[in-house]
Amino acid sequence: MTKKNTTSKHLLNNTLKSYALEDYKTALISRECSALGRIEVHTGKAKFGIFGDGKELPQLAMARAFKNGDFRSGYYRDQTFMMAIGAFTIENFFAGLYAHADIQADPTSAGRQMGGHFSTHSLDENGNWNNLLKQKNSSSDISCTAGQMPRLLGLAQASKIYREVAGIQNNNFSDNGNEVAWGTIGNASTSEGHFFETINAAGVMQVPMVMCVWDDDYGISVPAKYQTTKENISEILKGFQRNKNSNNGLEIFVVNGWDYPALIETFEKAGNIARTEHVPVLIHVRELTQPLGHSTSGSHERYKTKKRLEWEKEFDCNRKMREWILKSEFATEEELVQMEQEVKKMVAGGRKRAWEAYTNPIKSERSEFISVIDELINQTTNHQSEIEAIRNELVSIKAPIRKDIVSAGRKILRNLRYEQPSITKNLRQWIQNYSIDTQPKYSKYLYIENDSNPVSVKEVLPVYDKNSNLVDARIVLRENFDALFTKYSNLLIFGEDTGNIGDVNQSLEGLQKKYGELRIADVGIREATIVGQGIGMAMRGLRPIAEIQYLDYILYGLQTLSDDLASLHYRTFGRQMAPMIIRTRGHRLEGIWHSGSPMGVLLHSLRGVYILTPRNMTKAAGFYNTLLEGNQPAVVIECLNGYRLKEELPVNLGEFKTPIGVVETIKEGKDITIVSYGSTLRIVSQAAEELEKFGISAEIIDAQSLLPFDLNHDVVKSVAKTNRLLIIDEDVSGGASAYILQRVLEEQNAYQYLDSAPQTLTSKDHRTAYGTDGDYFSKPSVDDVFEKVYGIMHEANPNKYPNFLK
Ligand SMILES: Cc1ncc(C[n+]2csc(CCOP(=O)(O)OP(=O)(O)O)c2C)c(N)n1
Ligand SMILES: [Mg+2]
Repeated sequence: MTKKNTTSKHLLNNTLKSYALEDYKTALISRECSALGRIEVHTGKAKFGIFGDGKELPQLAMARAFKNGDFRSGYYRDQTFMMAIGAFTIENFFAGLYAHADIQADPTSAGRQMGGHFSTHSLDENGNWNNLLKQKNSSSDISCTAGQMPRLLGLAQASKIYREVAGIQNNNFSDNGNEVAWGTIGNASTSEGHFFETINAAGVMQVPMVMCVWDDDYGISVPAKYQTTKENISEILKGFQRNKNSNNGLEIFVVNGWDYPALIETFEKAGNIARTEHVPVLIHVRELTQPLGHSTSGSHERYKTKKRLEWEKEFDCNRKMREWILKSEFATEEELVQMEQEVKKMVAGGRKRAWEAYTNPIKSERSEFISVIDELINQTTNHQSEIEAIRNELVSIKAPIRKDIVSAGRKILRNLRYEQPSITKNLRQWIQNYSIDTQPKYSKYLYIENDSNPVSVKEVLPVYDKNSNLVDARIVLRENFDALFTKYSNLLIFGEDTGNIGDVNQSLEGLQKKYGELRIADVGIREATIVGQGIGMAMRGLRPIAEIQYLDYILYGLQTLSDDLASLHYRTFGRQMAPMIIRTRGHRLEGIWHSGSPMGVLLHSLRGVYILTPRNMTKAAGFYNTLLEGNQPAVVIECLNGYRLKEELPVNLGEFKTPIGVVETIKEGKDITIVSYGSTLRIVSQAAEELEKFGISAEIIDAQSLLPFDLNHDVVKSVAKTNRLLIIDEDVSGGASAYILQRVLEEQNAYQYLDSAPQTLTSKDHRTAYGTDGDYFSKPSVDDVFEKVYGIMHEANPNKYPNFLK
């Protein structure tokens, strides 16, 4: 260890003795689970396994230092920790392996995630917050290496906010910021940018984060020499070490993963430093092993030398702990042998119970289904032998899954397509009911499902009185944010240039002075961890708005948004949420990286997050007001070229609400329906004026909410009237316009009303060139819109609208 040991030896010994046997037993249970888990996969009872063998001891030490209210943000090796904090049983372990789709059996994800992805429940079954101070919390893991890092920063920052922001409500979330966020990561995964970005940000921000690196010298087959400079992560992070001359930085510890007393002492110290001083700590746990190899998909004998394999046997942390217990005379050989035998029985019993709990309900569903089929076989004279064959095949399956049942039913139904409907009725109904029960097990909770989903927030129109002035639109946002920061004590906003100057468009001008540096905050240039700050803080009861300065740069944070935020509620079966808002600005300004509108990218990667595209700042402010009444995470994209346009300042600031999932008709017309959104609407509106002069009346609909889109199906009502449909945006072809078209044609059945082919008008497929000409030749212009609409009308009525282009 680089830090000097200051704990009295005697005290430590007493603590160790009281911990040792209990911890050794947990280590044994965990190891036996890994061993049997591997067998379950290799005998076909589970599909994949990745286990925590060889990493047991540091996790036991972490669990000892972990307190109620603390949070973990870790990865797939941490089963021992989860067991040690009492959040994960042997049965849970096997249920996860089997993909048992029941949140009671597999509390981590109701079978949605591969085993080895851990979490605890922050929400009850109705989606209401649990008291997070009364439990040990684990944010839900994702498979993406280092994907847990950005969120970790936010989980730690929440403690700082709760401790340092005066007047903040912290019931059930924080006890004066005394909670530590504990991160775990594999040595190889520290190569990811997310890791370095998080470490740097934590050093700057001084948040209570303990970052633990489980170092086994490998990342699957790739050894440290290809992963890490100097093959040593703590060595190269030494520049981050805090010292007397700097007021920030990290504390760094190094400890061997097989040395239980050193681990207990190190984790205890690290936890104390983080908790009391709000200083981030790195614990580099070295000399860990992987007795069973990386995962069930392969064996490490292929890539580790004999010498290494022998070393791993000798330095297996459980074995070392056993030796230490005996040497310390905390137990005798006989006592340990007895414990080891008992553990084997316990784990075998747990496995059996988990398997039965998983298979028995499906077996009874099968029996029920078989009786429906048997009844059918008696009644039908068609295809009896085929049906019997399908039936018998299903009966012969030793451990049926739901797919086997439903698929058999659907096969039978298609064979009986000519049968009397009265005879197939029971089967049809059974399959239908079964699907109604079963589909939600795999599909529920993509979005917030209780009444805190903001789609249920009703529109409140902005109110203007005789004193309402036309102002620069940024002022509407600023005044509205001011009202919101007064209204919500747990509201925060942060981003690049967000604090001191009040964002690049000054729509937060002066608010930092009023609400303080923590609530209206400048942060470093690091979009992934900006998003992560939002996720982590939202998971601890705060209401963060994370600013991405320009929409084009959201790609830096997209992995975190897509893999972590968008899947969080879904992957925890509704037991965790992060009600954050991503505020950004995009669409139309200048050049390749300040005028992007990659809405298709967002729509396709962020199912689970709402995507809102207000056409002006009053609409944008209304979206913030709506979102803060609910718990659904969302991205709000303001129009980059709209801040200096004039809008009237409403008087009901903080209260008017733009409805989500509702389109707005901004110009009525009878010849064609044009759907658009954001800055493009100004172009479309100008073109529509021009078209009027040529006798063409366009109806313009502002989509304004792309996800969810037009929940009332208002677009099809317009198409039923105009019989023509054109979608216009600034995305590439086949991007968001294609998405809107799919919704209108397939979901809203608009095709039946169409007299002309539905079309899209988009930007060119290249990025937007700089300058006014660059814009004109890259994105749809008034002329483009005019000609597109005119062309559609020409095709419908060539005499009235002669082709002037030929
Ligand atoms: C972004 C990403 N890239 C690749 C993978 C595939 N993968 C899974 S684990 C792993 C190695 C991780 O090694 P390390 O961080 O040292 O953890 P260990 O498994 O050794 O504990 C890789 C490459 C992944 N899950 N995510
Ligand atoms: Mg490793």
